[in-house]
Amino acid sequence: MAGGFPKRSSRSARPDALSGRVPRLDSSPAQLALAPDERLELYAGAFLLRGFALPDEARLRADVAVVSAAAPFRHMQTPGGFRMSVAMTNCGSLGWVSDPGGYRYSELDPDTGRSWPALPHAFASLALRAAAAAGFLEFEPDACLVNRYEPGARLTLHQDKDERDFAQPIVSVSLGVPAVFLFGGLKRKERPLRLMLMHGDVVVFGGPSRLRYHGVAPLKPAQHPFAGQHRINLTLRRAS
Ligand code: MD3
Ligand code: FE
Repeated sequence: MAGGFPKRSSRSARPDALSGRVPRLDSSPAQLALAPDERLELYAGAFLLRGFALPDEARLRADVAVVSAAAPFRHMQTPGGFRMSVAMTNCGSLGWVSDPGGYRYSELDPDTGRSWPALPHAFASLALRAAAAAGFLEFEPDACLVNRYEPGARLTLHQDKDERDFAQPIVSVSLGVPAVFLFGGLKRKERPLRLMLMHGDVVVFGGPSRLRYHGVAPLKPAQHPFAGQHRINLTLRRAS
């Protein structure tokens, strides 16, 4: 863990930055002091595993390259006809797609006409271990959406509800340039918590947090050895 984070004496106490009583400024998203092997429950069912993916970063990087060689990153269109600033691809038996016809999971990559590349073992293994660490012992991912953020790219507040079984969690793996993750409530109007997600961080979203609104603030220009100016996020899901 990088130095310079405030130390907390009690690991069980909810840090002030998450209490909801402290104003959170855009310039100071929550930074939690958490050793790599610790987990923090942000809200019921939502667990932050700081640095959980760090031991796997070399394999993850190689597998992102394999996946994006077979199914290149592309900027999908929203149902309203706007170009998404985040470039996306998928692996697994189903992939999430958006176009003017709506959002859905598809067995075929609409850009290549072929199946999506297989879910790499390193992705599935990491996701199962993270889900288990958060108490979800029966996670069976069949889809992985791979998001690539360039400077300025963002994801507006939304819910993930195109999956069939909300009892299955979603596992998110952050790689490369850090980003401010916005974590809201079950209604869009609830003010979201702001949390910096850094290279190697894994978050498991399940239980009562599975349908929380969430998004990503515009990526600040930066460089990281993992992927240059980009942030890459893997979200592993059970779609079917
Ligand atoms: C909370 N991706 O792909 S991952 C998405 O960082 C998405 O690229 C963001 O939101 C990213 O849909 C955030 C974290 C995430 C993913 C799914 C969730 C948070 C979630 C589902 C329910 C609640
Ligand atoms: Fe999402």
